[in-house]
Formats: sequence, structure tokens, C-alpha cells
Amino acid sequence: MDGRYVPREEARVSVFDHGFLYGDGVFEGIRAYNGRVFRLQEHIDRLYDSARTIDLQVPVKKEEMAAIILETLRKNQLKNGYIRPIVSRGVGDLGLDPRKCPKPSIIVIAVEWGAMYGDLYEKGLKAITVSVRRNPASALPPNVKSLNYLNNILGKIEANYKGGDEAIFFDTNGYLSEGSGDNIFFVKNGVIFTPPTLNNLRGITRAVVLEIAQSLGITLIEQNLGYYDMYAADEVFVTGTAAEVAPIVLIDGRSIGNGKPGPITRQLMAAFKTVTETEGTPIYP
Ligand code: PXG
Repeated sequence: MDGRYVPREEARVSVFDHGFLYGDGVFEGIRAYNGRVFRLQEHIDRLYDSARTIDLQVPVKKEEMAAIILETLRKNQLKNGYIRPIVSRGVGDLGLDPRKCPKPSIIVIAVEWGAMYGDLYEKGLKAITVSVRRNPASALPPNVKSLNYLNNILGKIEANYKGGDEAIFFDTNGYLSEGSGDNIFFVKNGVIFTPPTLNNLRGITRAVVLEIAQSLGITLIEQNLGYYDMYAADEVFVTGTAAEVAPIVLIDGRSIGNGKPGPITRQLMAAFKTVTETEGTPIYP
């Protein structure tokens, strides 16, 4: 926390921090596997791009941020974990003007972390399309990983009430956007489809899946998609740092394909596992 390493109980922020008062700040979610941080540079680059978009000056250089993240993992003796760097506007007053916050605050949290969806990687997830639309890029761009996740949380609440493991959002144009914390993909006749990234988060796991598909010789097309493409798909899966590659087998009560995780999804899950376990920045060099 702003240069100090403190135990969990002492990790407290001011009630006047604009991250708390207004969601004014940005964050990242990063994973460590097998003593290595996966795609660290990409996450740091995205954190700084998010910050730039909201005119927030991160008070340390990127190299220093990487060093802080690695040191936080070492202090917690972690080899497999989840890392949450946060940069908030910092302490101000009750007005929303960011000029009242002289110094942005940096917090890095690191915790032990395993598979988010447990046995659902084998069984597949149930998803619900939600009525709340993903924030349009012309308002709060979904590419800014901001501390204001209320749009995502509203979708998650709707999915919870309707018995879904994950929410699927449309954008304000009626195109498929993404899940509450993951990107979405469809497979039809051996070809993978995914929406372009204007109206969703440009996921780092998504980029890894693009690379894997290319290396496996599977065609992957980025295009605007509608609910027809979703219900008529042979396979559906979502990707994210927390979710990894997770199969979706039921959407709005309708089975996708034969209602089981499909062959291309399984192939990508296996390849993703290999990549995460063999690549990354060493924590204990
Ligand atoms: N879309 C959104 C809205 C996200 O928040 C992703 C896609 C996937 O991006 P990456 O780069 O991780 O492949 C995310 C990131 C959670 C949780 O607890 C998930 C994310 C962030 C914070 C918390 O599920 N996912």
C-alpha cells in the first residue's frame, strides 16, 4: 500500500479516497501459475492504458509496478495466486472533482487462488443473457478496467436471480458483448467466432486464445454477433484471468450443441493449461 507491505488486517483505505467514494480508479486481475506470473507485461500495459484514459497518473514507472507485484507475491510466499493491483485517484474531499486528490494511491493484493468454477470445467456452466446492457464505449468504455464495476454487477445480480453461473451482456446496439468478467466465444462448423473489442474488455486471456487457435490451425473470426449466433452455436465458452477457458453448455435454459463441453473448447482448455504452466515471469528467479 503506497510503498508499505502490511498484513491483511491493516490494509485499510480512507473513506475520502475517491476510489471508494466514486469508483474513481483502475485495476487489474493477474494470475500466477507454478511460480510464474502469466502475461505480466500485458496486464501492466492495460493498467496504464486504463489510467491514461481516465487522466490518472500512476505514480510509479511500469518497471517499478512489475517489481512491486513480484515482491507482493514473494512476501505472501505464493507460487499460484491471484494478484489485484489497484490505482485509485487517492484521498480528496466529498466533491467529485479529481483535482481535489493530490496523490493517486497504489494497492497490490495477492492471494492464493485455484480454479474459479471447480467441477464446472467438466460439466459446463449455465449462462443467462441479461436485460442490462454493457456500458457503451461512448460512456464508460468497457476497455477501461475501472473501479466502477456496477454495470457488470447488475448483470451478475440478474443472472444470480435467474440461476445462471454467468451473465451474458449485449451492447446498446444489440450485439453480443461479453460476460460479467470474461469474454465470449462461439464455435460453429469448426470455426471460432468472437465479438470485436470496442464494446467489451480487450481480454488478455482472449488474446491468448487467439494465439492458440492460430497455432492449432483453427480459423477464428472477430465479427459482430447476435443472439442467433449464440443459440445456434455448436459450442460456447468464456475466457478470463479468473475464469480461464470455461465451457458454457446452457444459455437461457437452452442446450448449446449436445449440452456438453465441445471438442474445440476442450482442445483450447488443454492448450491454455499448457501455456499458463510453462510461460510467465519468474517470481523466484
Ligand atoms: N471482461 C471483463 C468485464 C472483465 O472484467 C475479462 C473480460 C477478461 O479479461 P482478461 O484480461 O482477464 O482475460 C475481465 C477480467 C472475477 C473477476 O472475479 C474477473 C475479471 C476481473 C475482476 C474480477 O470474476 N475479469
